[in-house]
Amino acid sequence: MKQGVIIAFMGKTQDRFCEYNSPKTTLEKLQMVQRVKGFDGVEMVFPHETTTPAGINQMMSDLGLHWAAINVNVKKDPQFVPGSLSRPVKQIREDAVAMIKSAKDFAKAVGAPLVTCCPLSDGYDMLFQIDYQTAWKYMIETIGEAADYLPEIPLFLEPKYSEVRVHCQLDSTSKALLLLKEVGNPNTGITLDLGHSIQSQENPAQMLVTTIESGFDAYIHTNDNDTKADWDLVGGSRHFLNYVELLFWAKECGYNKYFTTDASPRIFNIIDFFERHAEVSLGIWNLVNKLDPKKYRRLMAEENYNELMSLVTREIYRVQ
Ligand SMILES: [Mn+2]
Repeated sequence: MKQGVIIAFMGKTQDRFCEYNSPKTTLEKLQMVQRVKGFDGVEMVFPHETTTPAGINQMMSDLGLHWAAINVNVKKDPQFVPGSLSRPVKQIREDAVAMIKSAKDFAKAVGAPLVTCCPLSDGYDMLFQIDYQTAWKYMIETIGEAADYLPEIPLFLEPKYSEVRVHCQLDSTSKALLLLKEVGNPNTGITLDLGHSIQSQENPAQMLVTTIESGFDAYIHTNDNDTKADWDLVGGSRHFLNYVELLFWAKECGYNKYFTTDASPRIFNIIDFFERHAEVSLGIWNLVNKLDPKKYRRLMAEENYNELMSLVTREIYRVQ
């Protein structure tokens, strides 16, 4: 199991009420990643954490770290705060597409395998706010143009129900899959964030399989929450069985990318927080590797729900 982290969580984070931890440079964040037992993968935000490809790769190789993904941020710049890829203003859409293309150039230059984009500012806060016809049409156009550019660097979309918009445009895995179907580019995929998926009232394991069965690639973000908001908690702290089932099906699907931690330490010690996440994730991965998938899938084919629940009790919960 390859585990990494979105390095922004190594530095200062904030919500509407508080600030947590101190600001760090990209080098300092990477040095923190190296200290976390179980992590060697990096997802870095473009362009806010990146400098030159040569400079960044020197840091990565000096610290023995590897690329999970480049995360292109199309919501932070002032013009993108109310939205970017689906806005009626053509210049804003063009600037957002240009930023994704630049992120692909950067990914290629540093040898990162993919670019992931979570267009959180696209959507709406109130009803009668946006034109759903043009917003959907523009989203297909902009993502399509960004996907076509530099096809050797695939573009992954990360859906989320809420935040920063009250209702995000790509509010579920299904909605993001529908968009990818409309775009029709094979060099695309879904960034399946466990916490986003359960906030959208989905089953993450089912949506992973649905994504792959729909012909698209998948990249996994790990964390947990209470399903009401995207709290980015330690994995398994609230939805243990969902996490087990996601890793079971990731293994069945031959998933070989990084499992990237998208979790926010907030009031917890940063290194301790991520080590707890890394160890529970690896523990679940090792547990999943002890299960016999053929047995589980045979029982599913036989619709033997009673024996499946018994297996969950004995082999996963281990309380019998
Ligand atoms: Mn995520």
